[in-house]
Amino acid sequence: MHLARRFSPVLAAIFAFVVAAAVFGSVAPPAQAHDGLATSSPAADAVLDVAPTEITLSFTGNILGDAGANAVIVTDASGAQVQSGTVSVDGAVVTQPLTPELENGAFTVTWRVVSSDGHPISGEYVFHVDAPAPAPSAAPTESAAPSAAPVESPSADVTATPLDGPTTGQPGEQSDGGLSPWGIAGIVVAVLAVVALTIGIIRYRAQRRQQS
Ligand SMILES: [Cu+2]
Repeated sequence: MHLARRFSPVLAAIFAFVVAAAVFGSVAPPAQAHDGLATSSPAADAVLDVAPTEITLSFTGNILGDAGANAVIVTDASGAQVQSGTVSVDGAVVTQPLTPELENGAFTVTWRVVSSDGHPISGEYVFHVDAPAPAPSAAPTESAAPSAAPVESPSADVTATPLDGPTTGQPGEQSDGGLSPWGIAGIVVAVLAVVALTIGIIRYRAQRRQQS
């Protein structure tokens, strides 16, 4: 409760700052009191041919290590978050692991930390991953076996298609494959429809035979 009540004024302050920054732009004099971001890896606007596995931010002063006070959010072009695990603070260096094997594209790093004077500071920047495409024949893609939801029907394994090649739709949005309850229901409906149709044809022919 206490934390939650204090959080919204902080958000409001950040929002006011962002609006002010947008209005005044680079004309505004630099704030003098607290620390800032010195360097980062990947650097702002960097174009990498190897996907990074972590974000490292180096500040001009030690970062206060209160749990939950520091955050580094990394999003891909679709807005999905790609950071993994918790941020760690070592003096003036803040490290945030990323999910492995980021795809090519633009990534936005949004950070908010507590500077040595106790004030929250924040910022964001963009970097790009532009790794060369792997050889078309190779690239054994990991199957979805560990994450696949257990499906009742044993025939599910047969219908699961291996991922190879770029033609297989969106890799992140895999469906389970196999027969879901809805799939089984669909088959039942289809069978009932065929039966009903057959009965209808038989009756129709019987009627015609009576008429003739
Ligand atoms: Cu300050």
